[in-house]
Amino acid sequence: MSDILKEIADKLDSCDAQSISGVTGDVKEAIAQGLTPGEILENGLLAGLSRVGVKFKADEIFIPEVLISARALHESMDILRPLMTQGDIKHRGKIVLGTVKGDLHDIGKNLVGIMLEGAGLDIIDLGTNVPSDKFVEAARENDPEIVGLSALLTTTMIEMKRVIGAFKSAGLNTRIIIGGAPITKEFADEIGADAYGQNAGDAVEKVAELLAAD
Ligand code: B1M
Repeated sequence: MSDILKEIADKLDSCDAQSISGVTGDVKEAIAQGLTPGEILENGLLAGLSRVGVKFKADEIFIPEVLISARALHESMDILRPLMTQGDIKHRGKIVLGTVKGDLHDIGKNLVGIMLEGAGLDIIDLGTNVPSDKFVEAARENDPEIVGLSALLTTTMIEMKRVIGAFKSAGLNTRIIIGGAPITKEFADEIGADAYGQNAGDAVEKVAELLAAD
């Protein structure tokens, strides 16, 4: 791995505000060295964040430290976003995206949004902790081809079923794709989602399949 990617991963993993403040500078340096946004994201930022996740699970660090790393990741994604979405992109449709009620995790959702934007989708991002009626309201207002739900907690997965139920009750047949760390294809099938995206790249493929099927 290149030195600069190791530097990014190590700084993000340090969970130390002073050291982490250098991450965005390193991201710019990595771009200047000719590394692709995908490499910087996967082998630098997400590599560091995954180590943070391991320490968080082991109770070696706590929410304030995780938030310091998450903030640095957000700022870095702001630098990478324009590079991942630039070019002559053909408009392919609209997606309403959000993290379900009770869940505040948004790093994965934002990444999915950036990749879908790069693939030509207009993103209507409802943010985090979104109740089912807000998804329905946004679908009525914006008439998207697709709705995307994200959940990172095993306790909030069930909220996805509620959203799907709310769409049925409202008589809307908008296609729904779901994803997030605890989600599986089996769960998606069980609750009647139209597609499951394992990661951001897979979400782009599945959305393309849903659009092609329309
Ligand atoms: Co939280 N957290 N967290 N956390 N957090 C996890 C998820 C956890 C696994 C950590 C652990 O214990 N190992 C654990 C969940 C355990 C469980 O449910 N089984 C956990 C917990 C317990 C909690 C709290 C309850 C802690 C507490 O309060 N005691 C609390 C809950 C708050 C709430 O939501 N109500 C909490 C809080 C937080 C922070 C706020 C500190 C912070 C979130 C900051 C933010 O998002 N702005 C945070 C973080 C950062 C994490 C970890 C460390 C990293 C998550 C992440 O961003 N991953 C996480 C541990 C881990 O995952 N290793 C953890 C990187 C991201 C790119 O991956 O989100 O999986 P991911 O997204 C992927 C795919 O899943 C997929 O594509 C993405 C890109 O490839 N994907 C989709 C995601 N959404 C998709 C949608 C799609 C398709 C694909 O279609 C629409």
